[in-house]
Amino acid sequence: MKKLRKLKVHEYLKSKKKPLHFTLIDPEKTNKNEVVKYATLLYDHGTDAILIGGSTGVTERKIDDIIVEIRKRIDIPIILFPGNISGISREADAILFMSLLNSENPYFIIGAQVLGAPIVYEYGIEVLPTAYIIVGYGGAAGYIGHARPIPWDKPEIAVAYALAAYMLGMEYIYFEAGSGSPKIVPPIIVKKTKELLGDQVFIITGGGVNNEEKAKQLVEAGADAIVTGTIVEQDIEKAIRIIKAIKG
Ligand code: 1GP
Repeated sequence: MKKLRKLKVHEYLKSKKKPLHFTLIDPEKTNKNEVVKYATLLYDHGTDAILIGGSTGVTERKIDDIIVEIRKRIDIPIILFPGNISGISREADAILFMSLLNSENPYFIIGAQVLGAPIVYEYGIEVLPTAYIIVGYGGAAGYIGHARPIPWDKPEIAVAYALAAYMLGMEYIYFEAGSGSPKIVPPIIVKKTKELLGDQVFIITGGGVNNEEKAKQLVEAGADAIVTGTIVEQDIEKAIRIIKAIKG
């Protein structure tokens, strides 16, 4: 039997000084040369991992190519952030093996996972069991994933999802506002979840983090990792400033 919980990336993420910064690469929105350029630059400025994935236009071949290129230049984990089974690549170090808990479509809760699991097993990719919880705006992930986004002003519902995820054995909780969201995940959601579960869960949050202030709010609430995607594509200097703000 293959050991899918090889714990290499897991141990790296757990043992690193928090908070961490993850750079999101969406293969649909970026060409390979650009990706290599900004992944290398953000690596030089202290980003802790690369997430790779997106909701549309993702193929395994595209992801393979990007990972092979960036791996020549950086030595931080490259983690899959799949929107569907086309987002699985044998070149990655680990996968956020996610269930979109507040989807109304069982496909995104367990269907895609059933189709993807044998592939992840065959490739021997390290698995990071992740609850994906979409709040507010939702963006493409919310639309494609048939999510019923949790209202901005109902943080207790998001926290209840996180508790349920923990009780189901998921160690990673990803609170998502949606790529390009006008607002970040309400920091109170992160704060409450951290208060209740502490380091038993690793809280990732992203969506709309486009300045230092927003990043700091999430860090102060207790997020373990902040994801930035859109700002990296739009304004790399700003992305660097966000990393600095996160790292203090
Ligand atoms: C989306 O949380 C990520 O899945 C990142 O969002 O593109 O808004 O940074 P942004």
